Amino acid sequence: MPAYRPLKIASSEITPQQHYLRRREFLGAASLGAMALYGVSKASAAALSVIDSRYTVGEKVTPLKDVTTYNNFYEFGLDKGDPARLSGDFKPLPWTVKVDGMVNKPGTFDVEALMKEFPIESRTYRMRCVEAWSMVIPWDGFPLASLLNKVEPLGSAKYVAFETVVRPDQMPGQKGIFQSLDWPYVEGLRLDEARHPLTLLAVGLYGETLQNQNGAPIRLVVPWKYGFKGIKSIVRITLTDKEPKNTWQVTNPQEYGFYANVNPEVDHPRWSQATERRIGESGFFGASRHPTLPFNGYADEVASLYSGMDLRKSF
Ligand SMILES: Nc1nc2c(c(=O)[nH]1)N[C@H]1C(S)=C(S)[C@@H](COP(=O)(O)O)O[C@H]1N2
Ligand SMILES: [Mo]
Repeated sequence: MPAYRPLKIASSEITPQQHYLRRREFLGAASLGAMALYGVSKASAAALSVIDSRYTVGEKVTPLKDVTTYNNFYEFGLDKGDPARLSGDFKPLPWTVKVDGMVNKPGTFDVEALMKEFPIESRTYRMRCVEAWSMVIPWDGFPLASLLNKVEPLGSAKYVAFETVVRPDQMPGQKGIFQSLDWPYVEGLRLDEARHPLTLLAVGLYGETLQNQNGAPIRLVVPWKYGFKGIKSIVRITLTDKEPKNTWQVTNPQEYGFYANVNPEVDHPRWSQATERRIGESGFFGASRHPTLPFNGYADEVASLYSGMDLRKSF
């Protein structure tokens, strides 16, 4: 079994886990504080560095079972069920992330130390895959900005590049005939996007450490962009002055680009992006359909980052 244990903030001793998970599922979308959700007193929550970021969406949270069994993580296979089925040998701990490039204080940081250093925030975000399915996920993590501030980017740094681990022995999709992409999986953000308060390094979801299939032990979450920007199992973060390539853009430049902001008005060459299938909700024909929102519903927070850009071409 992969390492899978409650985050320090989960307080499973206080609230039986099933009860806690069900409360999260039903109440996660309501404007209740993390204190109430975690079922701990304000005093002990403060000691455990829990912050209620009050990032919620007015929609039902996707059940944990769907979040952990319907995944894209090509290092473990191409089918949605492969990452959960085939990631049992992956060892997410111990783990370090190297942060280098155009910074004053480069370093290699232990993930568990970072989890203690930065307050863990509970934030429920929409997640919209470019394949036109979506979820609502209660993440636990800290802003990427906190880590970037620690290493002090140089004034000349303009972008941030990310890299996933390469471990063919533990990741069957990186081996032999099962190779699908060029490894490592890579991603990138503009520095201002990386520093935006919504941009999260997730270390857990539903109050539990990330399972392997969700990108253990640390992955990126950029809620206004298509899901492929949310690179998993990160081992390296590099500050640079050149726009970084990302894996999907390199694999298929006709269909994928650097920005990948969610935009219902710009169709994928092979399908409409106007609506999305909400995983875990049933409608007349399988999952229920929701309208896709500009910037995935985060336009008020992020549209100003792109003023002056032609949004139809910003894919
Ligand atoms: N390293 C890596 N990161 C990845 C992927 C991948 O294949 N490899 N898939 C991406 C895609 S397409 C999506 S939609 C999200 C899915 O995240 P989830 O499985 O946790 O919902 O992870 C992204 N991060
Ligand atoms: Mo995706």
